[in-house]
Amino acid sequence: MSARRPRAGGALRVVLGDQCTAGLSALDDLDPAADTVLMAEVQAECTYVRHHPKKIALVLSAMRHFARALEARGVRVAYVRLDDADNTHTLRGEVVRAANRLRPAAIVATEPGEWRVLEDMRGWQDAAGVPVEIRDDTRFVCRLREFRAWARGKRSLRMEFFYRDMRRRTGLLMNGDTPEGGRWNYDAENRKRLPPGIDVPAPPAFAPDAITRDVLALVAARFGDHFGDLDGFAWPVTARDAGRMLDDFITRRLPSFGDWQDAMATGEATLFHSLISTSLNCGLLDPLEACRRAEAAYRAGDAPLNAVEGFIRQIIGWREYVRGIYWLHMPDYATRNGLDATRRLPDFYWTGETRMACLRAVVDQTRAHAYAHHIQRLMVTGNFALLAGLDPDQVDEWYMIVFADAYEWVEMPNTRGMALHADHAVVGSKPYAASGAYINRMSDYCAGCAYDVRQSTGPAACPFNALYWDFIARHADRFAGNPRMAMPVRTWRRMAAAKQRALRERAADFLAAMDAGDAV
Ligand code: FAD
Ligand code: DLZ
Ligand code: SF4
Repeated sequence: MSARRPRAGGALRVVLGDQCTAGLSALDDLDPAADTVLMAEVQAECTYVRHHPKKIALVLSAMRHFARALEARGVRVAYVRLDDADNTHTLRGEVVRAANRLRPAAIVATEPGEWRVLEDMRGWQDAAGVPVEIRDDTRFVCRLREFRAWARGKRSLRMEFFYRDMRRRTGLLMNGDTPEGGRWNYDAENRKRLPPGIDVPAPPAFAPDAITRDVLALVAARFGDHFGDLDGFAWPVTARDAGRMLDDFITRRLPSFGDWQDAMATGEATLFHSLISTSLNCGLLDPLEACRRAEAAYRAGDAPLNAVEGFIRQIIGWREYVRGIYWLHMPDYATRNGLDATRRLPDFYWTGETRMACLRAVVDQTRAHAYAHHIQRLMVTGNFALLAGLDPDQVDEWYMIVFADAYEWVEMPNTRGMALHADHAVVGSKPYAASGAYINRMSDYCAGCAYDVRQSTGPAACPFNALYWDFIARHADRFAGNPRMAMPVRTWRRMAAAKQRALRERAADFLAAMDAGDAV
């Protein structure tokens, strides 16, 4: 390392692409006269997985808009663009380069959303020769040390109990110590099938401005070969537009969010979902504000309790919980494969070329929008991966690549934990395994499918049916002692041997054809 020049003073405040938040902890106590904010577009963050081009465009455009908003407030921003000639293309390289140039007295950052970035950040001090302060990410309701304290000594970490604590702590939907309506959870009311002819409001689309158009051209040139369409980019990239997305949800979709939260329909990518995860996860929207707006709609009589409770639970419950789980169990979590699944991810996860109408619909929609709603992720692509025994590393990578809201802290516990049950039952006490009957109940996909959802054996049978029983059979010993899985295991064990054989043969034939790359 070269001999150090004297420090010019001030702090170098690093803002990552998913930290586009005015109130970011790294920006607390910022002194515009002395400090500089560093934001760097780097190839390494665009390619550590081959993100959907819409995700890259979203993050880079949000970064450019955020930098401009900081500058408008008189903040000095050292902004490194992807096509800058001197770009080192790593976060560490850019931090070191900025530190060498600006000679700050300190580097201040907010903890990142991924383990690999935290590991990198921990090396910045030595690499740059400047003290680095890593602050808590205060954009979450629950600090990581609070989550660790909650988890300490507990044999199982169920989301439901964590969620109740978050309700008490935030006061959301609480009357003193009592939950609004007398119950904590109204999920049982949120599993309705979509009736035919229902009017689904189209979500707002945010037309690209000049900054986004520049980014789109850059992304098309550099990452156009990644999975996913860049055309029709319409995600919010500023706090203002993220607020408009939230407004639209609260007034037009929240009232029906609960009833049809789990429904799926051909040609309907978003139904009554909020579409705010991309904005929440890169810092354009405050999760508590979203919850408070939903509660206000309920208190004003504009949205029913089942919808509002369901929405709030996703945010202060699931979202905070999966983050806590991720940081509690990393780095070991990323290698867990509790069900010993090793099958290669089939090509139709990328091409959508399958005779299974449900998978085709979800993959095609994901390619187009970088979005699928929760039940599509969990019960179609996730459920298939679980039943077919797909390798969790490959499935994890697929989910990281294809969704515009994907960051490891939220993607991994949902994929490895909730969908694949690979995390040694930390997130879920039982796997979300389901046959075609579930998909048929919650969607209209089966009506347009080459397979018959009512059949379980033979070449015309819905693959999910035989795969479901094959999954139960493969793991019968493992699940027999699990009270929540004992019933299907008993049913399997009592099934006539000929029926068992036919189901397992159908599953084996299907998987062999899939592995061979035949049309399935
Ligand atoms: P809505 O259905 O309107 O829900 C409102 C908000 O609640 C969401 O914006 C989100 O912030 C939060 N939320 C809902 N469910 C969850 C959940 N299970 N975990 C965490 N937050 C939740 N979400 C991501 O943000 N990034 C991911 O990479 C991601 N990967 C997933 C992978 C799998 C296998 C599964 C099953 C789920 C995953 N989810 C992920 C959770 C969920 O599917 C998305 O948050 C949701 O679909 C985003 O769409 P929305 O904003 O319209 O959500
Ligand atoms: C996702 C992403 C992308 C595509 N590009 C950048 C980038 O160029 N610069 C940056 O600072 N951050 C980027 N990000 C977000 C980071 O990957 C994110 O901060 C980490 O994944 C931690 O959550
Ligand atoms: Fe999916 Fe089976 Fe229904 Fe076809 S029949 S859409 S494969 S669940």
